[in-house]
Amino acid sequence: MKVFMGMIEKLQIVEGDITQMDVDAIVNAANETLLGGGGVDGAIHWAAGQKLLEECRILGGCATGNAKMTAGYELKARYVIHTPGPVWRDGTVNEEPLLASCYRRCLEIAEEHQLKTIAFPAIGTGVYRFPKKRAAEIAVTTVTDSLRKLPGIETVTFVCFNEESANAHRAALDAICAEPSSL
Ligand code: AR6
Repeated sequence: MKVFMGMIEKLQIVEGDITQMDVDAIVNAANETLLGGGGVDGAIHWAAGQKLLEECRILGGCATGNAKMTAGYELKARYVIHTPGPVWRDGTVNEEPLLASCYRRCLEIAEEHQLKTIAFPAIGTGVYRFPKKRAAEIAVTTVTDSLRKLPGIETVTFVCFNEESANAHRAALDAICAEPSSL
């Protein structure tokens, strides 16, 4: 119980624009090409500048559920960790484990590079249509669980783009706090 509560204290939920976050790394909800797109991906590339795309070009893409890191260029964040989430179909083609893998891989890469603060958008819940409530549950439980094994990470912020998303994350966090034995 004590260890579990320690993990929860590292989580924050804020409503806002992830491109403005002053953290070691922000996560980009990318696609497998890593060559930019709409949504949060477009906003991050816009704010980081052309050099981000130049570095992404040499990465050779990234598999869904995995992640790759670049510099942050003109962002306040020093790094961007790019992760392609799953395209939601009907929940039967591995969407949930793949979304969990996105969160886990980003945190593992952050720990490998001794990063302490990381901010996530709600991966998969825009263009890729992952149901928002379920995505928030997976995000919060996967991050909480992963942090037990990654002691260097001090703060994980979920940056929600609107109130509905923030409420879904708050509800998911409340559910974990009410039922710690479920983890
Ligand atoms: N800050 C924080 N969250 C944001 C921002 C922002 N500036 N902008 C949008 N969101 P999406 P996906 C939220 O569509 O579903 C791209 O074209 C948004 O409200 O950005 O993983 C990629 O290139 C939603 O809750 O990502 C891929 O092709 C969440 O970010 C594809 O979209 C994710 O929405 C990936 O789709």
